[in-house]
Amino acid sequence: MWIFRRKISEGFFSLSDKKYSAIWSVEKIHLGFVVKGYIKGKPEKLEILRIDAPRKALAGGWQSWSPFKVIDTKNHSFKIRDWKYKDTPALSENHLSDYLVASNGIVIGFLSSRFAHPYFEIDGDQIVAYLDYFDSNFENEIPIEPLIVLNEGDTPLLLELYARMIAKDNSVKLEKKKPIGWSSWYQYFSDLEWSDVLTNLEKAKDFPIEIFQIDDSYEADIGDWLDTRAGFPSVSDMAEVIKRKGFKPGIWVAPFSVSETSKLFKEHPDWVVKENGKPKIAYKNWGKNIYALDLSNEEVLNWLNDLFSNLRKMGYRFFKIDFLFSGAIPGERKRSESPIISYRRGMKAIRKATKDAFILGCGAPLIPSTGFVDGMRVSEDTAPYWEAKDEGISAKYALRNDITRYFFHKRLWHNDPDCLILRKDSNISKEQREIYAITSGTLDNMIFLSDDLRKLSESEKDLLEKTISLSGGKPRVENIMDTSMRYEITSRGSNSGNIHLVVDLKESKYKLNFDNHSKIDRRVMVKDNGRNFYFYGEVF
Ligand code: FH2
Repeated sequence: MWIFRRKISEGFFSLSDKKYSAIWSVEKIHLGFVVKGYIKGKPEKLEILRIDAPRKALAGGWQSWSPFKVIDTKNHSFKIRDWKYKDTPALSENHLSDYLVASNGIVIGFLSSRFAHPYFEIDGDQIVAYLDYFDSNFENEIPIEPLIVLNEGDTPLLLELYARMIAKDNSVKLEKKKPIGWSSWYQYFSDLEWSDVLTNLEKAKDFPIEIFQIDDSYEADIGDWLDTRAGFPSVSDMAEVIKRKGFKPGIWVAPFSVSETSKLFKEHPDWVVKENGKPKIAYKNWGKNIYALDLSNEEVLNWLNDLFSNLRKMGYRFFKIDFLFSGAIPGERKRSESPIISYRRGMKAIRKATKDAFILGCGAPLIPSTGFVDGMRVSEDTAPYWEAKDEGISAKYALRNDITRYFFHKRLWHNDPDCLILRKDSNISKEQREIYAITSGTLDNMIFLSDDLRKLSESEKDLLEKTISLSGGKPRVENIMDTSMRYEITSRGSNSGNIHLVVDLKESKYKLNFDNHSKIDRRVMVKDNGRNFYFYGEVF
């Protein structure tokens, strides 16, 4: 193992290059070690650690929708998907993972992404951890994003400890309870009409729903969030109607995205990230080119503040903020700073303006969002069908990410496994609907429904109730390195006691057991300096 290209050893080090200078320490910590330090100048792409690659690695991309799964490091090449920056801003076919990689008995991960984008590449037989500072030039010293290597214990435990350490480094406070809600998206998609909202509002009182959230398609255009599409009342009236029915209004916004046809872009063509002086396409969707707001611009931050303060004043208390990765794409900005710094300015503005409201991040770079969101989507979209070729959008692959990223839950934010689709007339079998709901419950994740509520009968209500009864515990995916998609999940101290759940995503089967003879079991044995340590029950 090498740190800053030197063979690893504990101690303090420094180096001065033409472009930058750095000081760092390598220090032993519980179950591993940490690399910390300071840097100034123009580091660009900085190598932090190099290690012989394990054959199997749990790896994945940078944001909510990016797959996180076990891959074979010998046969890996990164594929750039339809939207260039969907899975990483560090584009290279050697790209392996953003933020962390894990394997049997080892987790290597960065604790923060405040200035740089942390990621991993494959280089021959080795894995290399980098920090990409893009073109930033730091006149004063800034902290290097700390890197930890935890290599004494079982992978799930080390991942949980890693998440804890990220939370601590970013002063995450999980103050809010996770709400149960309804979202319009997975029933109506972009065909949503105001009459559908009213129909479901009538039915919602029969369900344990607190948040009634209107998803995409109410808006006049991407960027014009306070103007509604024909057939919808004003954004403020929408909130009024929902409130009057006794629910907390929730709304979907893609706050860092601007469509080429929007009023916002026409009025402020200078507010977007550019390439060669021209607006840069962040991604294409809704049949349009979508640009990214330049979050280094004070005027843009003021506009964000006004937008969210307004929405909050109207009564919205739940914000699903989506396509956030666009705010962090590389490009030309007003302040020449790293896109990660700009992204966090944008997130900070929204957090401040929404005050006590619940923020659900979506399509969001994970680590830079810590401390700014209450909930986080940790998968691609679910769908009213189970399977899709090439691991495309589907319930099955959404659920896989919810399982493999379980350790973030309740440490960095509440994991959102995406909405439950419970209706019988979707293309998901009864067994598959149960798998999705029961797994989400056992993982203690957020629960949102997305059905025409008229379609749900007693049996679906029972499944919802069961899902809620399974939550509340401390979940763990015991065999997270498994490649067969047959996961063994335990949860201790849930509303239904201790749970043992086996979910087989390939075969669409599950087995749920309860183990209420609470025995304190031995979790880890660690050899350190020739001594054995035994941990019992709750470790971290
Ligand atoms: O809100 C939906 C999905 O849940 C989200 F993940 C993203 C887009 C929309 C609406 O456009 O895929």
